[in-house]
Amino acid sequence: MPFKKKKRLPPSFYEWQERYSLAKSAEQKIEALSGMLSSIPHSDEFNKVRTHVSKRLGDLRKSIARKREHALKIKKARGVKFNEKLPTIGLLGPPNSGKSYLVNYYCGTNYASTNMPFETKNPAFGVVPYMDIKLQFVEIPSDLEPRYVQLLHKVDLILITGEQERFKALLRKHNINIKSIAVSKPPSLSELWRWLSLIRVYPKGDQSPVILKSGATVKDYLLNIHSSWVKRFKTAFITGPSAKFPNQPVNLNHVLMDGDVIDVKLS
Ligand SMILES: Nc1nc2c(ncn2[C@@H]2O[C@H](COP(=O)(O)OP(=O)(O)OP(=O)(O)O)[C@@H](O)[C@H]2O)c(=O)[nH]1
Ligand SMILES: [Mg+2]
Repeated sequence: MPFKKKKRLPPSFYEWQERYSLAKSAEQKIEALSGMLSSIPHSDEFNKVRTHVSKRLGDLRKSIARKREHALKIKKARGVKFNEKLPTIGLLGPPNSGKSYLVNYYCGTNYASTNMPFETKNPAFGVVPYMDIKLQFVEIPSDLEPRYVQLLHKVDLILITGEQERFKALLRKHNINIKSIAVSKPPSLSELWRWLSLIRVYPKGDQSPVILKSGATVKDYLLNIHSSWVKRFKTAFITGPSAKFPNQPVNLNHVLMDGDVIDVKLS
């Protein structure tokens, strides 16, 4: 943006102009242009240069705002990241079968869910609170890219929205042995929880449960926390549905139930 010195602009203007030409980031450019603008004397003689610099500054600010909005949209579209610790329900099915609809329905997310097929390009994640835990949903994009289908190895339940047989065959092909259920309308959260076949076990004095597969034993509980705990195990006291009485002492093979409170004694 060359402005000739003959217009008698103050030296600070040219200093800012020099910084503008060296600026690498948009923020540096904005700073330099603002500096140029504030260096222009308030006189009609400089109206043209003032208009020119203001326009450049305005355009740059708009372009930054557009870029930020775009980045935000992408972030939003990607949704929350996969949390491997949460009970997770995978959604699998043909295009336009309502996978995104279900994620939005349960999680209040805002994924595109229209009649356009193959609308979801990346796995869409969502989380919904249920009882004192959270359930996670993940939509597998309809183009069934293998790296996304592989995500289903990490889920606890698969809902198939559409032709069951084709998708059951796909799961077999990928050696995915997770329980799958075909749905034609949104099941309730309590129904999903039942299908998940999981239990919540509370370490004594802790409000947040450890989530285990139904049928898990005290040993499974310990392994879930730290493998060294199995060797160090002395006894555990259970209060809750699996105990005959409060603080029942049990061994490693004791089968836990949803809602148990466990107090482990280690050596
Ligand atoms: N009301 C209602 N609309 C549904 C249901 N399932 C699907 N739809 C509608 O069907 C259309 C397609 O649903 P999507 O959620 O985009 O389907 P999808 O399986 O995610 O499809 P792609 O990601 O595009 O492959 C949308 O207009 C949804 O609103 C449902 O159970 N109830
Ligand atoms: Mg979708």
